[in-house]
Amino acid sequence: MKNIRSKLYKYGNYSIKNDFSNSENKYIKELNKYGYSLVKKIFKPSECEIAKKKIDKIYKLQIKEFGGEKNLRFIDDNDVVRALFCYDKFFIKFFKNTKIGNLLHKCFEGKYLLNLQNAPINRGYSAHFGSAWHRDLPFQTFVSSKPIAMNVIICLDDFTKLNGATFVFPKSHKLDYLPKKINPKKTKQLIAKKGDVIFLDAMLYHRAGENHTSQDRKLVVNMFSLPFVKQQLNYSKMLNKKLLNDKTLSKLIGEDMNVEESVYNWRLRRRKRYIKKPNYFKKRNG
Ligand SMILES: O=C(O)CCC(=O)C(=O)O
Ligand SMILES: [Fe+2]
Repeated sequence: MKNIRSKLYKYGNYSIKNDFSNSENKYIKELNKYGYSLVKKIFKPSECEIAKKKIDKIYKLQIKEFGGEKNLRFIDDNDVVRALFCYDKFFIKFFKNTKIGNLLHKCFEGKYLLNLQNAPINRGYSAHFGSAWHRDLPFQTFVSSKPIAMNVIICLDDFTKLNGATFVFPKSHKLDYLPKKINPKKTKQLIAKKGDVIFLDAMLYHRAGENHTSQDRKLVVNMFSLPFVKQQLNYSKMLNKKLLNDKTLSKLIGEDMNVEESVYNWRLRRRKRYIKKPNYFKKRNG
């Protein structure tokens, strides 16, 4: 019989590279076990102050864009400022940060994308849409053995008991259902300082606290995901094209990952990869 064989034994790297529970990195170990981890002092308080002012400005613009705040309220989207970096490149630093990137690289063991960047505003003496228990991959009732998406929260204000610091339900990223009632003793409020960064496995049940102070509590939420998760918006279309010359940025927003409009275009993209790397799949698999 003729010897007919596939060129490759496999495509895709299916070896188990990482045992997260034995990681030497304390943040990765915590993330795997509890579903969250706090990294202190990544951003300067002065950067946080600038960001807060800019968030107010962008929010005003987005209110105008949508014909008034009442229209945002109608869709439960008031006090959320979306796609910040597409409005002001200052916000790129909050997701293109090396310390954050190094941890994400370990979490995802390979390529990942920015899924969304927004800023919920936890107003003084108020609760918020995010004050209800949720996952950041909302509506999903499965669990996965490795992270699919990671939420990276930049605290622009101190997160305190009084101003509504985020509540988490530790270890719930490994639980596929949300109990009818969570015993408050099993939850934890994440107290943090301005400039600290909270990593949350996007499958972890969590919620914003209630703000019992007169001051707003602000944060930037960056959600990163494996490339197969649909991004919230088409950032390469929204962004100023000049910014896409930054290769790290264009990789992070998945400029070459957009859904193609035809089979022909899809094949052209694949061809480009083969031209760049002959034997593309073989090389990727090592
Ligand atoms: O405001 C917070 O502390 C959390 C916000 C949140 O969970 C979200 O925006 O998805
Ligand atoms: Fe959330």
